[in-house]
Amino acid sequence: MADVDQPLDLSHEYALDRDCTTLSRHVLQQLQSFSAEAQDLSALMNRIALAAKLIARRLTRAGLVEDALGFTGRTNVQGESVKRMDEFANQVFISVFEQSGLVCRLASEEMENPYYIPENCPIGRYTLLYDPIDGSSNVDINLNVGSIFAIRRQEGNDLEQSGKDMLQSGHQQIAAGYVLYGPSTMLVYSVGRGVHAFTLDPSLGEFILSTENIRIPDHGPIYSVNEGNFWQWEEPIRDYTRYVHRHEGYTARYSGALVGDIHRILFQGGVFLYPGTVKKPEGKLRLLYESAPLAYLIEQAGGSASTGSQAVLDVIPEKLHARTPLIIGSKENVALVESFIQEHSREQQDRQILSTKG
Ligand code: P6P
Repeated sequence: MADVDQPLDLSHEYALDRDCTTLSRHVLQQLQSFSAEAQDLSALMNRIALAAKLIARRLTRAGLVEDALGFTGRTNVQGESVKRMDEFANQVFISVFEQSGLVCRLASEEMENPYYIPENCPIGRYTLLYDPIDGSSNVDINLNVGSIFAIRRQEGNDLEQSGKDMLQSGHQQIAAGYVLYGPSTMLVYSVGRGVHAFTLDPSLGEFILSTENIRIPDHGPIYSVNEGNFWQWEEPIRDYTRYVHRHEGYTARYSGALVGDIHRILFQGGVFLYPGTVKKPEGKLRLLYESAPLAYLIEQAGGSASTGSQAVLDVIPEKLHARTPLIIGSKENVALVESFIQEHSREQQDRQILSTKG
């Protein structure tokens, strides 16, 4: 019999309620609606969770499974050597969504053209854009990798399968997020109502809500960039790097996998940069299934994401695999990088004015 003078210990009920806050239920709570679109989004996120579980299972056993690791010997549309895990994860998303009745198309870093599922394509359905394994250079050495995803509405029926309606700004995304395959598998997502993290409980086989309404610090100590490219960068980025070298309070962290670097910055604050170079001013990262989904998420968490000249979410790509430079993270850290770019631009304009005056 409980002692009436003692406060009831409800922690077990809280724990039970939290363990029942699955991803699909959380989406409906977020949208505060049971409309057809809310149900669709809930089902879409549930499918993403299933894909993540299948990929996580493969990754945790990869070292023991024949032909799970290593290269396929093929090169993808990006000109990158394809890892067996890239191909496996890409197929997982296709298999999980093919019979879902939810999406018309899947556009992936690993496929030159979108994969169409015609029987699912009444107008107004959805498109999934994804990077199945981000950071696959880490796969064979058992370091963290990720998956990145964005969901957009299908506009029109795209009978000619041109995919032109996908070439719109990141503001067209209705949901985005990533899966981090690390010591634990985490799924971090937003449907436009804040950013929320779920942790996979292998004993349940469910993603359970672990952190709700994540807010990125306005400023953080971390700068995350591959300084091996220093001499290929434009001068403003080199000046920014010299600045953080010379000033107290900054520390470098770079894993070679975008999702892990972004996840660290989301929780601890700071900035990730993948700038363009003199030879490749557009940079390396792909807009539609890397930069735009992460920009959506980081802005939802109170941060910002820039190409250096405009907000990532405003960029309208000319092609499916368009690339953009990426400066993303805490508002103040991103603004500091942009200030070096703007200062350099002003100096260039002043020099041009002086040279025209002779
Ligand atoms: P680099 C992985 O290939 C990736 O697309 C991102 O995950 C990562 O941030 C970046 O490339 C690493 O590129 O040139 O520094 O090896």
